Amino acid sequence: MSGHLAAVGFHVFEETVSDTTAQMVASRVEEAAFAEATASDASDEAGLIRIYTARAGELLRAEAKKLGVPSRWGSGGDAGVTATEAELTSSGMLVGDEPASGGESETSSDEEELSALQRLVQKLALRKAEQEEGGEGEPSGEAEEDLEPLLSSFDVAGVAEYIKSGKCGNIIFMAGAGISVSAGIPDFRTPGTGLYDNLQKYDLPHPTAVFELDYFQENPAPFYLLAKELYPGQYPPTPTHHFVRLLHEKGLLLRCFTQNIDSLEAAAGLPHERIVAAHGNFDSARCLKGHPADVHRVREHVDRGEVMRCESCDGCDALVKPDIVFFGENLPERFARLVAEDFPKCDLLIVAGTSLAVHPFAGLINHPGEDVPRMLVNREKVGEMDESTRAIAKLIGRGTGFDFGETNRRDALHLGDCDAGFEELARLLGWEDELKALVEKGRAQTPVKERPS
Ligand code: CNA
Repeated sequence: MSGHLAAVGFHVFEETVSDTTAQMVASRVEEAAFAEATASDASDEAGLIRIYTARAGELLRAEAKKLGVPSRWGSGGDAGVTATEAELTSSGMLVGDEPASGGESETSSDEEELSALQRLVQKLALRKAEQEEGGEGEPSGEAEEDLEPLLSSFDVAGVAEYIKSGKCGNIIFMAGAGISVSAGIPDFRTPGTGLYDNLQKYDLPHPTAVFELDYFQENPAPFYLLAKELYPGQYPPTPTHHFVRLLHEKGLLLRCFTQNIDSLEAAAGLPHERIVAAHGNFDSARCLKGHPADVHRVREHVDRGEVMRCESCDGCDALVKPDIVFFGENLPERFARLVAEDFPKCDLLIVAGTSLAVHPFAGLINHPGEDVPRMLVNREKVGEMDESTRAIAKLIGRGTGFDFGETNRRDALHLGDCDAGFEELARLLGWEDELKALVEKGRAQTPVKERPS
């Protein structure tokens, strides 16, 4: 799922918590440590690795504490390289259970553990590079045939040709808030129109507070207000949603992974088994103590603008929250399971309407194999790394994102509104009339909400 650190840190948890939790934790820790390392002013690789491993070590230890499991490095491997037990022991990685708290011994043991982690991450990076050079692992990218572009052009036309060639039948579609903007639902981050720029009515201390558990516990009203605006059933699916349904009808769609909580993919007629609502949705709800809540009662409360409390048993009274994933919460188990199952089969990845700012979802663009074409359809270019970020990503075994530059072999880009992009793709595929018919039918079926001015 992630890079070398996850390969190492992963098994800290694996023996004691579920695979899904372990993967989520490893990926979250890795992401945070990577962000800090790349944002730091470290000028060389050693400095970057030092910051990365130190932070990752701290975070892993904190996560272990939260989960109530021992903080002990172990072996593992999901980055294509695996440290042997002997290597782990010789590099000091298998250091036993968490040292007793307090006192100097903890500090020195922590330091030993971190420098061991640092050595191991470097060793794994080196091993991977050697494997690639020796042709043992993934292809090096140096061989002549590898340099052949995988698309005839890096745009919608190139992707249309690829689909028409019959080379793909397992397309994965990754969606973000941008695909619902033309339905009338604002996204988060577009300057001016995005929700983050229009929070006055929610009276939030900072933009992301509306999706933070601590804030929700103190002040659930803003979330309920936002829920009223976003509640499914008020907006028609967009041409982009209908295009995804067409992919399914043509037998080409493996899965649609969406970050959206508006359920417009289902409203467009995509069967539930084809959809992974990575950040949850309003289909189910529970109280903060975990009791399931009746979604019809939740809907009534949301409609009246009233905060709901648990009704499942006497005296619980905990706040009720639709099953939407808040910051810091784990993604649904189904997400991790289907990521593992689907991405090895993926033969075309389409990414649309997302800033790729939220992890672990954003990291999915790195999951298809090196020989799988990808297409980004968005108003802005996202998912590319600058040179130094790319260097450290490679070093620690992470994917390096899109490449729209000179070395591009497989990444198509449509910069602009997604509806226009997918209408163009449908036209080139000869599906124009079918798409139009679906859009018309969808509009006729949905009671369109009057947008606030
Ligand atoms: P975001 O961070 O707001 O990014 C949206 C992206 O879409 C930006 O890059 C925009 O430039 C781009 N964009 C906006 N409009 C269009 C358009 N018409 N055509 C093409 N591109 C466009 O949203 P993300 O989805 O990346 O962030 C993830 C969050 C947003 C998830 O956790 C969601 O739950 C959350 N969200 C969901 C909804 C919804 O369900 N409709 C609405 C708002 C926020």
